[in-house]
Amino acid sequence: IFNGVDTLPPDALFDIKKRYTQDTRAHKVDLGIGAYRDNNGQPWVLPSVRRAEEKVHADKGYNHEYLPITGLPALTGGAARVIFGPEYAEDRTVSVQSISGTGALHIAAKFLAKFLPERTIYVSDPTWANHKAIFQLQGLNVASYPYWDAASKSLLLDGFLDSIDLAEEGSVFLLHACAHNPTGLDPTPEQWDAVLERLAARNHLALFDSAYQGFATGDLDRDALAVRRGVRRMASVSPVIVCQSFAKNVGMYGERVGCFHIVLPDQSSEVNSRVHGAVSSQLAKLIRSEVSNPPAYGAKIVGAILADKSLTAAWHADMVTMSSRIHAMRAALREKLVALGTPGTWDHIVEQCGMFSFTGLSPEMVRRLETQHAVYLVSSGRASIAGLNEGNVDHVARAIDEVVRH
Ligand code: PLP
Ligand code: TYF
Repeated sequence: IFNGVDTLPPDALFDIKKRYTQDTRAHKVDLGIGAYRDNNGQPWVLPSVRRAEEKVHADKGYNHEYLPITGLPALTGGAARVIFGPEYAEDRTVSVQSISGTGALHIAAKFLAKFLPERTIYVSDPTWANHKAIFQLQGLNVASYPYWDAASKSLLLDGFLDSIDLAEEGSVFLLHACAHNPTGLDPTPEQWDAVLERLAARNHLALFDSAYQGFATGDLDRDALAVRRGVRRMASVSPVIVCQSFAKNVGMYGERVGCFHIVLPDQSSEVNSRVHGAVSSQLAKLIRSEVSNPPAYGAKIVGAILADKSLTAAWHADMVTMSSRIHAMRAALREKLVALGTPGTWDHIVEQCGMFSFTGLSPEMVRRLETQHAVYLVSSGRASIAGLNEGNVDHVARAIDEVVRH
């Protein structure tokens, strides 16, 4: 009965990794998947994570018991404080643990499909490839809003605002909280205010995807600006959903630590309390039937970091280490391209933020980077700057110079 099942092409991003792994050239460089690497090109276990691991094992003796259905309270509460900061309104925020950011988006999709199935989800053009798939899998309608102007490498603010105005009232707008993937371009604080004003005017729902908190500026608080302003602005309008990943900013990619938060609009305390209880119960039921309860190991580590002042401070310092190294690599790549006289302008490499640079290289240039120079990036021209280091940036600059000229 499955004889007629279609074979699908492999996932584009993971296929790059596969080709990279099979490549036997010694000078190969992986600028594909967004994962932090140290200056030797190796995965980095954050010192704060090492300390938290020791603490978790030492304190009570580690065991492998189940977590509660909605997750580890030390994680969900700590995570809410990290993202909401002074805007955290505990009495109207429901926070549950999720299987990293993807799992949080999946919970959002399930929840919206159940309670607001007719609403369209608007995602930026371009966006993370998985966004559309996650919402469409639940039968939701996905549309896009203009975001990136390739010619000027800048934000299409007017088009973005027009889409907000034109979308049916009460639509859902998915917003990258910071360090937009793939463009590396975020709205300025003033532009965020304009976006939020228009969202509020149309009673839309803001759904923030926070996968890179700390990578835009190196400062976890500053990187939460859009979410915090969003929560404040929408408090009298509609719920705000936040899908939060700790994959990148604690470097625990494979442990799948994340949270789904829904901030309910501010109503009377009686209504707040009733809706809070109702939404919590629905989320618990959803999670119970899907994963029964979430994975424990990473949650305990991140929970320990967030519950201990000294570990939290160490984590903030690790975040600075990662974001400064990426920043230094942006500067080095730009400087080398300018020194080589590579045709074009390269300022955008240092102006963009987060893990990625949307280089502007064409799919054909990207193909030649891979085949002729063993430099791997996404065909859209997105390069994961975290894959650069002092040992390979020169080769990458020369390779880009060659493909741009020929
Ligand atoms: N959202 C965006 C924009 C991302 O780039 C990613 C990861 O790359 C995620 C969400 C979720 O990732 P994860 O499920 O590994 O936390
Ligand atoms: O956009 C990227 O490069 C990656 C892709 O669980 C990714 O972040 C995202 C989530 C995930 C694995 C890979």
